[in-house]
Amino acid sequence: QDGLATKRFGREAVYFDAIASTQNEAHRRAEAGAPEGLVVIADVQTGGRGRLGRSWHSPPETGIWMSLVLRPDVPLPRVPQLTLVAAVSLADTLAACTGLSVGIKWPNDLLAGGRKVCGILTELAAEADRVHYVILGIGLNVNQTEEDFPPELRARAGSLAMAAGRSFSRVALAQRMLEGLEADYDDYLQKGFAPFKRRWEARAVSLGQRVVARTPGGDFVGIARGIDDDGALLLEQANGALRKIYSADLDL
Ligand code: BT5
Repeated sequence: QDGLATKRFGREAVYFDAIASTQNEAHRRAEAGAPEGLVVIADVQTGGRGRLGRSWHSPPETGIWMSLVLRPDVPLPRVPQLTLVAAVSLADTLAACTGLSVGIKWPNDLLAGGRKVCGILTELAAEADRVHYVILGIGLNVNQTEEDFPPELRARAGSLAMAAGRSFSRVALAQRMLEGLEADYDDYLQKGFAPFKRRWEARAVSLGQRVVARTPGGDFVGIARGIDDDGALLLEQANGALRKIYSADLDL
């Protein structure tokens, strides 16, 4: 916490040498009444999670594995915007701290050096249509070398150090990320999503390109044209119609 210039985010922080998943621990703490801004952070995760039950490789002393408790006063349908707000915020912070060009792949991946360096996992607890809390999980590969990744990830995954050719302080990066997130989150609550839409489009890697969106309802091929006010991806299909994609993995 020394050198952390936030009012709320990370002011209360729980650190673990090893944990199954910071995400699960943050859920437990939020259920028990933890305040907005509580951060759960671990040196290694043995059961790190991605979306849809996928696993997140979280080896020791190389990355930032953290989960932040949020209690946003927004309607339930707007919660997916938080993933995009976080992606924009983190991309800007990481670009500023590393000098790298950091791109966003909709909805939740950050790319540097052409590889995925960061994944964001937004999970929500709600009763009826009231948001109880949101857990924002962030997995950032900082100092891994190619050999630190399992073979099946090597073609697509990378670290900031691999992209930049030098290593970075994980503590300093985590602090700058929390500072940026707090400022952007407050902005989002006050001004809404519109300012982030422009920032998002400036960092998006897939705009104007042909992509395949693999959704729970099937695969859709088209040109990625942007996002709408809800954060859905706008996919231009062969017949010229725009289809809104709310949940998917993109193949570029
Ligand atoms: C994500 O899921 O990208 C969200 C990852 C969130 C991880 C954080 S770490 C702190 C907190 N605690 C947790 O338990 N989770 C959160 P998704 O879009 O589903 O991507 C998962 C896929 O990315 C996997 O199926 C792999 O293909 C790939 N992958 C796994 N580990 C990776 C890594 N370290 N770097 C890059 N890609 C990885």
